Amino acid sequence: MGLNIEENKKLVEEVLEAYPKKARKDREKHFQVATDNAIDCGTCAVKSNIKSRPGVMTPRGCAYAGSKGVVWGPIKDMVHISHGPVGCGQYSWGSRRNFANGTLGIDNFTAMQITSDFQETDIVFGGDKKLAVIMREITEMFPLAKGISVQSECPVGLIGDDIEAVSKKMSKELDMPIVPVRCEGFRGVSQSLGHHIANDAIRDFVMGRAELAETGPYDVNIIGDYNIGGDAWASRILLEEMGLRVIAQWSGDGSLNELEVAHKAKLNLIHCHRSMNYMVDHMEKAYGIPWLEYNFFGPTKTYESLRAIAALFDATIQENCEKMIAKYKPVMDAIINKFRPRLENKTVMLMIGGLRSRHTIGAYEDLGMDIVASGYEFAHKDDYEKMLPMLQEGTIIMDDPTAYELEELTQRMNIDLVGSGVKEKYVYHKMGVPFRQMHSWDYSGPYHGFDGFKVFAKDMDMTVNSPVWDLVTRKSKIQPEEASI
Ligand code: CFM
Repeated sequence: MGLNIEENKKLVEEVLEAYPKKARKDREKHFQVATDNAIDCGTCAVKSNIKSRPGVMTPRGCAYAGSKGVVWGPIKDMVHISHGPVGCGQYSWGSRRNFANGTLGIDNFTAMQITSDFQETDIVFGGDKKLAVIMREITEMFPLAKGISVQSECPVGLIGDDIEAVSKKMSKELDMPIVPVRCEGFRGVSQSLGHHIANDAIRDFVMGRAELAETGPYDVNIIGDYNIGGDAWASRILLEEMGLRVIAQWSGDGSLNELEVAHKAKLNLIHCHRSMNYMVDHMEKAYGIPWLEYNFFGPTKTYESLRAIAALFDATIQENCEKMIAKYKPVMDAIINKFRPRLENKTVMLMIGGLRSRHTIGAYEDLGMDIVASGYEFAHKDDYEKMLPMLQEGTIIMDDPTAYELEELTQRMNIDLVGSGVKEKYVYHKMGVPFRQMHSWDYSGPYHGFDGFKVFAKDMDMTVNSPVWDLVTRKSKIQPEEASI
């Protein structure tokens, strides 16, 4: 276990020593070692949601990624135009694994890459005319598409194209919702502003535009579950088994109609608060819908969350909830009994987007694993403050850590398992360190709910205890003379 406060403070200092003075001072503000005091008062001093330092390798994405890739992309029956040069959509194509039911190219367009493919002439003369042509083509090629969104890439904002006017005009001509989204990549400091812009576009162009034929006391929305590897499906069945009716799934395996009717729900259940807090706040103010943040990673957090949800409903739902927990607990206990002895006391370092570095802690702890360092790419202050009470004293907290910082900490702390993204994965493999890709679930999943925990436990065991690690020499610290160029 690497959980000594003073040792870990020193460790962070040593890692940052490699930087020039100014860079060191800047990066120091993004680290904190959890102390009891800080945990008790719940204030996290870590600086977050500010610009990454130029010259270091940051793991962050851009506003376009936050809007097209995260929030809008999973809405399956709309065609999302990546408006601008081909690369933004092409190089992110199919990487997020937000599963959706339906037939690809007929009533489900999530796995398609539709782009206006800007050329130099579009930059010089503008892309508005081209955009209108593409919209007409979309309706001809995909007659069952229910709507279109325009996901702006950087040049669109730079050259001042009026995507709002084109969308308005074409929406009338084609008689369907067309949503312009000003998510140019240069906006903000990470994908986080893209979430916000995407949420605002849902509010302004879609929200409240349709009614439900029938409403009931148990109508809820799942907000902020993107169905990565089937997560939203594994979550939805638990809510339904408890007797609730899910009227909208935002946005994993979601549809335009679900966005339009969500304001009819009695309660918003939000999994990824970071990316959709703007929506639940808006629905609370505009429609009086209360919301609750829940966590379906690992049985302990899932039981807690199910009970918290049930507590907001009547005795029937509460009884159903207890029955469900009684039914699934033996299954979950059997999984824990099987895998915990193989994973007990293994140390874990996490560095993921804006939610999972906190939400998955309980699942690792259910398996007896110890989180010794955890950080986010683009979280805000409230995310850090929610994470702090979940950590043990001595845990290193980090914001927007650089590739160098992550590698150094892993080597110096001799971490048993690193959970982060694809940009990190292969470096760790080469370092001989067990690694899980915690964005795409490493082509596995789901990890949410009871079905998800079965997969999660197996995956962590398979990763940490794979015999492949016996075939590579793990170096505690690569010496410059040993590094091959
Ligand atoms: Fe929310 Fe996400 Fe995440 Fe996120 Fe993301 Fe993602 Fe993520 Mo990758 S919406 S903040 S912007 S839980 S794509 S499904 S895994 S960084 S921790």
